[in-house]
Amino acid sequence: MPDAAVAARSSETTNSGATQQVDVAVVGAGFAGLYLLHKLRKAGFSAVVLEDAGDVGGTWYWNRYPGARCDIQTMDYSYTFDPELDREWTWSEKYATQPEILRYFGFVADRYDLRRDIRFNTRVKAAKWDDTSDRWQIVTDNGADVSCRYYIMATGCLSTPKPPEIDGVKDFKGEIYFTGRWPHDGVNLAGKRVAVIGTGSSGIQSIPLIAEQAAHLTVFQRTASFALPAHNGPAPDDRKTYFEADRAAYREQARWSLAGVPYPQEMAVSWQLSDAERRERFEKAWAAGDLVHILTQLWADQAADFDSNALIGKLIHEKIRAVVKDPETAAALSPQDHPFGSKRPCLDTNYYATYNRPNVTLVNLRQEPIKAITASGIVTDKRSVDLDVIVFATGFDAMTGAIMAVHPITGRAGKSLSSVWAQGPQTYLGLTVAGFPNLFMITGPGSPSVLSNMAVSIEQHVDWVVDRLAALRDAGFTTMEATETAQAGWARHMADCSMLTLHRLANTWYTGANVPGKVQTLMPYNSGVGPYRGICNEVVSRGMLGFKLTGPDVAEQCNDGEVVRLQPDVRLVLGMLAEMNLPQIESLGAQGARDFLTEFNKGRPAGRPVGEVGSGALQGAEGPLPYRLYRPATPGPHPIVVYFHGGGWVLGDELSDDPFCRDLCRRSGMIVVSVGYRHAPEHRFPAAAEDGYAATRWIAEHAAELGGRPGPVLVAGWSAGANIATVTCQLARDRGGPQIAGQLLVCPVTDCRFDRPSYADNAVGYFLTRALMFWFWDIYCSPADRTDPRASPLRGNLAGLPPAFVATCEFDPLRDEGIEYAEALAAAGVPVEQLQARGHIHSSLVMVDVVITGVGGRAKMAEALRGFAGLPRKLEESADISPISVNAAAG
Ligand code: NA7
Repeated sequence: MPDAAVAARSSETTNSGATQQVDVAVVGAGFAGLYLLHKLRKAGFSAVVLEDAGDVGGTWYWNRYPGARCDIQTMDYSYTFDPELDREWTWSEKYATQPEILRYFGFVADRYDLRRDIRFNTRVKAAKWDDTSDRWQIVTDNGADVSCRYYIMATGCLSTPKPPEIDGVKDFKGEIYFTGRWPHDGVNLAGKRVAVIGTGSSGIQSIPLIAEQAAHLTVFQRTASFALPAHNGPAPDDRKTYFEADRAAYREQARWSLAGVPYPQEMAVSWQLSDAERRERFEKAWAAGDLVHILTQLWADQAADFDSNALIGKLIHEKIRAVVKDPETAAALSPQDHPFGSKRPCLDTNYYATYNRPNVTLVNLRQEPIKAITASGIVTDKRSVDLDVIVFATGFDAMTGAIMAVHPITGRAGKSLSSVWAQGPQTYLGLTVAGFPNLFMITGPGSPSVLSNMAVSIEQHVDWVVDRLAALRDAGFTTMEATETAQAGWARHMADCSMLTLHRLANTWYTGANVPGKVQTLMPYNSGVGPYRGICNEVVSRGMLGFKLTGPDVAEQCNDGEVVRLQPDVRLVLGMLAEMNLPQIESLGAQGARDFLTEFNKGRPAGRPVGEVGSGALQGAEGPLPYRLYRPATPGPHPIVVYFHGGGWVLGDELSDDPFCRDLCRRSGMIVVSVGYRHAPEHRFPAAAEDGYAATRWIAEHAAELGGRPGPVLVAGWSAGANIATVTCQLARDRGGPQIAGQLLVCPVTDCRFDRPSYADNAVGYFLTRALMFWFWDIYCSPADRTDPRASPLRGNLAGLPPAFVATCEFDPLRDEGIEYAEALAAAGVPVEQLQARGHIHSSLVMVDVVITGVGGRAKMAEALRGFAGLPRKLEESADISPISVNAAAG
C-alpha cells in the first residue's frame, strides 16, 4: 500500500465490554510511536497508541526549556520511510528548535491521520501477559483497558526525569522547574535570581538564554561536559549538496553507517599524524559544529585508545581557555575526568562565553558540594546562594527508566521486568526479553539507540519488528519470545563490544552511573548501526535464530543459538574481507601467494614506532639469512626474543609480521629479532626448522654485538613460526644449547593430524582455512616426514623444555592442537600459561591496531616474555581490556 494511502485505512479496534481489543498496543507517540502506528496500519494490524501527553512529540513534547534543540543535524534527524514526506518537509535550520521539531511531528500525524488511533492523556498503569489467551492485558488510567497480542514500548530513552536527589527541595519557597518537564506557556525569569543545577546538554543549551533573562544566574556544576559550538544557521552547503545529490543513496548510507549519519570510516590513527595534521583536523571539526563529525572523523583510534583520545581533550581545553576570561572558571569548565565522547558531548551556542557575563557565577560542586536546598536558596560547603528560581537540568533515568519505572510489566510465570532487570537490563538485540513474549522495545537497552542518530535506529527497529509480526501472522504463529541462550549470548556480545570504546571509563547515563543505586553497565550498543542492522538481518536469515515461535495450529519453532560469537572487531574484519572477494590463496601457487601477501599487507596499519629498527644477516643452517631487529627506546642491554613469522613455511619473511614485532618490542621492552628463514617449496622440511635452530644459536652467540643482554634468549612465533620456535626449543635441549628462557607460541602448528574438531568446526570462513593448511603441509613436508618431531613437535619429547605461553583462538583450525600441546607440555612438567582467546580467529592476535580486542592478549604475551626473562611482568601500568581468559596450567 502506498504510504500516502495508509491514512485512509482504519484500525479496526473493537471494544469488548470495557476492554479495547487490538492486535498491537504501543506506548508513546513520539518519533518511534508515530512511525509504528503508520507501519502497523500499513501491514494490516489494528493498533492503538497510549500516550501520557496531550499531543504527539514524545520527548519533544516535554522538553520545552529555553534553547532546546536537536544535536544531530535535523536533515538527518527526520523520517525517511516515505520519500514524499521527506521532500515535503524542509527544516529551517541546521539544528531545529524544539517548537519546529514539534511542528514536524504534528505535520506527520496529520499527513497520515494518526491521531485518531492515539489515546492522549492516557497513562499505562500495568501490563500483564496472559498465558491462556496469549495476549497482553493493559490497564490504563483513562478510559478502557486494552487487550493486545503484541505490546510495544516506544517510550524513548530519555523520558523519565531523575528525581532531584538533593535534601530540602520541598522546603524551597521559590519556583522550581525541570528542563525535562518545562511549562508549556514558558517561564518569566526576568529580574530573577536563578540557579541551574546540571551541565549536560539541557543545562548547556539553556544556560546562555537563561543568563540573558535572569538578574543573576548561578550554575551548579558537578561534572564539566565537553561542548562544541553548534554554529547554527542554515544547513551547511557541503552536507546539503551531498544529500541532494542522491537522497536515496544518502539515506541508505546512513542506515549502514556507524552512527546513523553518512560519514566515511576514518583510517588514519593518531600516532600516524603529525601535531600539525591533528590540529588541522581538529580545527575543521570544531568549525563544522557537528557531533558526529568530531566523534568519528578526527582519527581512527579516537574512541578506542585512551592516549589518542586525550589529545582531543587537550585541544578542547585550549578552546575553553581562549574564551573564558577567568582562568579558575576556565579550569573548572574543562573536563578532566572522562575521555572525550565517553559521556555525551554537547553542542552549544555561546555557552563558554556566558561565563564572562557579570551576572553569571559558576559553582564547582567538586570543590563545594551542595549541602542542602533551603527555603531561600542553595547552601554549599562554602556559600549560601539566595534564589527565586531553581532549574533542575539533572537528566534522566535513561534507557531503562522509561520502560521499567513507568509501570509494572509482568511476563510469564508472574515475573516482573524490574525483577528480571534487577542486575541490569537483559535483552536480545535490545528489542526483546526472554520470558516476555510478544513484548518489544524500540531503541531499548542493548540497541545502538542513543549512540546513534535516533531517527535511523528507530526506523530500523520499527521495520524489523513490524516485518516480523507480519511474517509471524502469515506463518500462523501467535507468539515470539527470545530464548535464554540468545539473550545470554547478546549480553556477552555487548560486554565484548563495551571493551572496544572508552565509554566504560566515564560516569555517564550511558552506563546508568547518573542514578544512585542503578546497576552500571554500558546500555547502548556501541558497535554501530550498520553492523547492528546486519546482525538483526542475520537473525532472520538464520531462521529467527534465538527466538521461540508458537501458534495454536502450527508446530513450535525454535532455532536456538547465539547470533554473534566472534569478537565484534573480528566480525567486522571478516566482513570486510568477504566483501573484498579475495582469491583462495592455495589457488595462486607459492609465488602468487607470496605476491598476494605482500600486496595484502600494504593495506594494514603500519606498525608503531620503536626505539630503533635495523636489519642484517645471520648464519642459518646452510647459509646466511636476513633478519630484522627491533630495539626498544629504553636503555639496554635488553633480553632478546628470537621471532619466527607465520605463513605456513611457505609465505612471509622477516618483515611480514612487522606490526606484531613492533608491538612485542614496545610492550615487552625487549629486542625482537625476526628471522627470515628458508621457505618451501624451494626448501622443504627440515630447512625451516633447522634454520630456526641455527638462527637462535647464532643470535645467542652474538647477543652482545646485537646490543642484547648476554645469556639465555627467548623464542616466539606465530602459526608455522610458532612451530619453528618450539621445535627450536626441542633441538636446543637435545643439541646442547643455546639456552632458551621461554617460548611464546601463538596459534602454533604442533601436529600433522587433521581430525581434531577445530579443523572441522573452523574449516572455512575464518581466514585460515583447512584447505590452506592442507596446502601448506603438502608444500612443506612429505607425508613420511610429518611425524618427525621437527615437523610435529607434539610427537616429540616435551620434558625439560623452557616455560611456555601458548595462545590459541576459538575460531582457528589449529585451536585444538595448540591446546593439546599446552596440556602435553604441562603434563611433561613444563610450566605453561594458556591463553584461549574467545571469539578470535587465527590472525586476531597479530593484527595490531586492527583487532582491538586482541590488545589484552598481546599485553599478556609481553608480560609472559618478561616473566621468562626474569623482569617484572608489567612494563607499565596498562588497563587490562581484554575479554580473554588466561589459565595457568603449570606443570
Ligand atoms: P545529562 O546529560 O544527564 O546531564 C545532567 C546534568 O546534571 C549533569 O551535569 C549531572 O552531573 C548533573 N546532575 C545530575 N544529578 C545531580 C545532582 N544530584 N547534583 C548535581 N548535579 C547533578 O542530562 P541532560 O538533560 O542535560 O541531557 C540528556 C541528553 O538529552 C543529552 O545527553 C542529549 O542526548 C539530549 P554528573 O554528570 O552526573 O556529575
